Amino acid sequence: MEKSVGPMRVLVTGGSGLVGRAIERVVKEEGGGREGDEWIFLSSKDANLMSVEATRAVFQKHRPTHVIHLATIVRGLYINMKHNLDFWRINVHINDNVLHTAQEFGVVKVISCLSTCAFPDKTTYPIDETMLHSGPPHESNYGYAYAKRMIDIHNRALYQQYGVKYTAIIPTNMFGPHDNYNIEDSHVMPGLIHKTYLAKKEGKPLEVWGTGRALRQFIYSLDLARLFLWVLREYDEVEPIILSVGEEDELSIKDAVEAVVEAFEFKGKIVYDTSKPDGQFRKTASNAKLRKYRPDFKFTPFRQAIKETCDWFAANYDTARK
Ligand code: NAP
Ligand code: GFB
Repeated sequence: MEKSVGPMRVLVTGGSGLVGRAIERVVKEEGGGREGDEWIFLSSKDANLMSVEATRAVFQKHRPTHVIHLATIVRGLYINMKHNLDFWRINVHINDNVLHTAQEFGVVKVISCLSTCAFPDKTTYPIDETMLHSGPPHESNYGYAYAKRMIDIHNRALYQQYGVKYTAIIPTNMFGPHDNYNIEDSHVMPGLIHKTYLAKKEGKPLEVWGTGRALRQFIYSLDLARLFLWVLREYDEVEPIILSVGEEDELSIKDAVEAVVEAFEFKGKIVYDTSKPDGQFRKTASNAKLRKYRPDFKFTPFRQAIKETCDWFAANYDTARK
């Protein structure tokens, strides 16, 4: 039985990104919105959230009752490895400004986004929500990972000091329409999609970075968006919740390559550049807590989600972020 929640004015920071655009589509095209609710999707052009003044001004302007906080500098493995300081500083500033300003403006609930790469690298598997602070993250992205963990610390301190129940979700690797498809700094899935599209078009080999043996769980951005709306209206804990497909759906990068190759019907050569590192070998997360709340939720079958994303990319190549 869904809790009756009065009309909400939801401010979505990072609303122009992969996840923000997926939430906007679910709200506006899948009936995810509710009568009387108002949704505001921000990009960095609306407010540079690194600035306290700009953050306060955008909260003053919109007076949100709820915030979905997505705004982050987030990139794939190879950029993270070179910019741990930047990813730490920028994200800590953005996160502190948004959480502190939300509390100052009396926002009822903020849902922030962590990431499964924030979990400890040396750990037992599957990883669950209780393990977030039980050891150092993988060295390839410790700046970003620690900035993410500080969101959880901030939420706990806000609850202790002010009684506000701000929380966070912990998604695994994502993919979908409106992702960052820039080959140099994207995540693996958009990188593979862009490279396979070009390899087919130009009749060249597809170059995959690393050995392809690393393991990942992938969630379709639209599935994440559907779960996000449930968290907004129903999830009442300060403790974060992992939003991911199950351990049994963990794939190798090679499996991901095969799915993208099939979607584009690419018949050319596939080359693995093993001079490039694999990064974290695995970060297998449990979705048992999600399943306790949502045993009914059906994830889009992986190959279908990949096909939909590849079709979107091909149809929107000229305007896609790349
Ligand atoms: P994204 O596509 O890179 O979008 C980032 C968003 O943040 C954009 O809307 C961007 O605005 C905004 N932004 C960046 N810097 C900003 C600033 N200084 N001030 C205001 N806005 C700023 O990110 P995403 O993939 O949707 O990620 C959303 C959330 O999910 C993030 O918190 C990320 O850490 C988390 N996450 C992502 C993945 C993944 O695989 N993608 C996995 C786990 C967790 P502009 O469009 O104007 O640049
Ligand atoms: O998504 P990704 O870059 O980051 O995935 P992580 C890296 C894995 O994909 C490595 C392989 O095993 C790479 O060897 N890979 C193969 C590729 N081809 C490519 C390619 O063309 N591009 C990329 N990027 N990888 C990130 C964190 O870790 O996870 C971020 O660094 C963020 O902070 C993100 O949290 C969700 O999954 O390794």
